[in-house]
Amino acid sequence: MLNVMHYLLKAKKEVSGEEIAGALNISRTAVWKQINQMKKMGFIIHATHKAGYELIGFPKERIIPGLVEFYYGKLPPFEIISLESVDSTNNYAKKLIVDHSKTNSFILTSDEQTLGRGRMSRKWESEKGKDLTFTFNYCLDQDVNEYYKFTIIAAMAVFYSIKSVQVEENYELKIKWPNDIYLNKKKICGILSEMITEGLRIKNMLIGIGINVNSDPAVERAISMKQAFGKETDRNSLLALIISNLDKYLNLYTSRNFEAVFQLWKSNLGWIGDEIRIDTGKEKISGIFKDIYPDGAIVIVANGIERVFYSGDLLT
Ligand code: BT5
Repeated sequence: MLNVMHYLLKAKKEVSGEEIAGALNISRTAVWKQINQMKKMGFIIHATHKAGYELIGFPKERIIPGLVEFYYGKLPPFEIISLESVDSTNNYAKKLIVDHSKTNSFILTSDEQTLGRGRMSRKWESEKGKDLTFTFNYCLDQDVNEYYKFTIIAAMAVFYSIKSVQVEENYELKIKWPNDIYLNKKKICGILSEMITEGLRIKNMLIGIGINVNSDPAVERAISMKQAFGKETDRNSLLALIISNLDKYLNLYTSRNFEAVFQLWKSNLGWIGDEIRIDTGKEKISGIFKDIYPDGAIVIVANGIERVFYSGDLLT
């Protein structure tokens, strides 16, 4: 599936239309058409009548499936759909499945969300073209009790992708139970997991992921990768990395090795042993964060009594 975009990206120098046409086995008019499409997407291509085409810049503020595929290095395991603006990628993904009968797994990204959602109708803020906001729709047929595993898989995929952008470990990256990611005690990523079920079977996991990448988030206790690492990160290559890690951890799950992912997740949880508060929606309980059960539940010792919670907000 090599196309003109990939050819120019690989060439890193001026190449003639004739050379590209020959290599891809397409006509020079087809090359020219693809070049024009790329220009419309925001690629900057230097074209000379004699010598040919040279790619000199690409659109930073757009997620381009072809670019993500290029960074991925081979055909990604999931279709990539990219929008410029949408209310919420989770809402739109649901629409594609329910109203448009889409039956394959996909990654749906949007450069802007006008009504980004967190859990319990809270807002998720993001800046157009600067952050990553996407939904991973994973088609499956599993018992509803497996639900928590996919959120853990997604959290680990994002966690290690952020970690590998900045190799020097002069920062603290932690998971806040159950699946927020915190950098230096500030939130850098939020995950909203939803599902479509039939009876007691999960048919679709819709995992909405918001990552502060190149923005300056105007939210209390938030941080972006740019603020933490002092440099911008290419969102297309970051998404390629996340897809690759998602695939890796999903493969562990399908090969019955979820326990390995679970242990990784557990070992990267923050605040274990600390005095914390949990808000369950019904009550707020203070205590010591003692442990995690094998099914992902949190164990808190409050007034000498162990209490176990399956959902809630950790207030740290
Ligand atoms: C979450 O909810 O953290 C899940 C966020 C999921 C967002 C993604 S983006 C793609 C997909 N489409 C959607 O519509 N949503 C998903 P929760 O744990 O409820 O946290 C929400 C709280 O995080 C808010 O009340 C704010 O306090 C805080 N917050 C909002 N925007 C933030 C940001 N950019 N960075 C850090 N914290 C933020």
